[in-house]
Amino acid sequence: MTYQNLIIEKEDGIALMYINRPKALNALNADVLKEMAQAIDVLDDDNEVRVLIITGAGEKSFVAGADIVWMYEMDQPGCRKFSAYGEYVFRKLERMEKPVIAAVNGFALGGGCELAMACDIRLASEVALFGQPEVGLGIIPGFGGTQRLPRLIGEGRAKELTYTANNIKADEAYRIGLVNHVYPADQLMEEAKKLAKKIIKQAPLAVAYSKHAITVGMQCDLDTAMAIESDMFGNSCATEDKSEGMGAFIEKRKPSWKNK
Ligand code: DAK
Repeated sequence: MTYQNLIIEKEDGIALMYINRPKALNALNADVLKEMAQAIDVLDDDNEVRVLIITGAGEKSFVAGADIVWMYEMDQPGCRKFSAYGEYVFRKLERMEKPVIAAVNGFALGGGCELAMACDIRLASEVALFGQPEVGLGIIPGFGGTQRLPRLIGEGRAKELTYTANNIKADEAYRIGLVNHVYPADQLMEEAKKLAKKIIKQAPLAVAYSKHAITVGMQCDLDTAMAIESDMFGNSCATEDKSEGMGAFIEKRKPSWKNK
């Protein structure tokens, strides 16, 4: 499959997705979102891929938000459609069986910050900048930012960031729990790949079931969430990899995963 706005690379079980509109600092428009939806489906079905890393092409930006020039022309029905489509694509990412790492290499503003939040794990370069500047444009976050940001960093901090449209640097994003780690810019991708490789060493279905239990469980009351965990635990016990993982421990050898 060929893409106009994405670069997809694959190496050692890792898929790399570069959002590739560097002239507009990788701002998201309908074309980018459509290609992302296609690529997510393809990569989720690809048995060679175990982890997806998303980053921005070029030196400066992860994603500088939704495309403001394009949104400026949009009427109310268009805005609703765009919002629903963006949410659909970001939910697709969350629902991918495979873990998704955001390697935030620069601006992650508006829809860019929301894209990073829809990923499972966020790593940032020291030069990354995060924010939800929408209220300064007369709109509100529309790709899940009003919901995922408070879940990640707490209601008070999310409200302050959203109401003030303040941007925060990577160290502050780390301090408040928006990102897991911060690295020098030239080490970001290497570190993202290292993390991906650690995940790849684990049983693939167990990782997928964990992702489902955490992602879906976080949206439910505790009783419902615990029932989801029990279901996923049961699923993991029905895999050949459960016998392989425990057998390998008992036999003092490394497991050889079957992904079954
Ligand atoms: N959209 C379109 N073009 C953008 C852009 C954006 N978000 N951000 C940057 N660009 C373009 C600039 O216009 C410029 O283009 P040229 O003039 O060269 O043609 C080029 O990228 C380089 O940008 P700058 O010259 O401004 O570069 P600087 O380094 O000086 O500044 C900056 C970088 C990131 C601080 C600045 O570009 C900036 O403030 N950009 C806007 C950031 C922003 O406000 N992002 C949030 C967008 S709002 C919705 C669902 C979701 C959303 C909306 C609606 N539905 C409900 C429908 C999401 C909204 C957003 O994300």
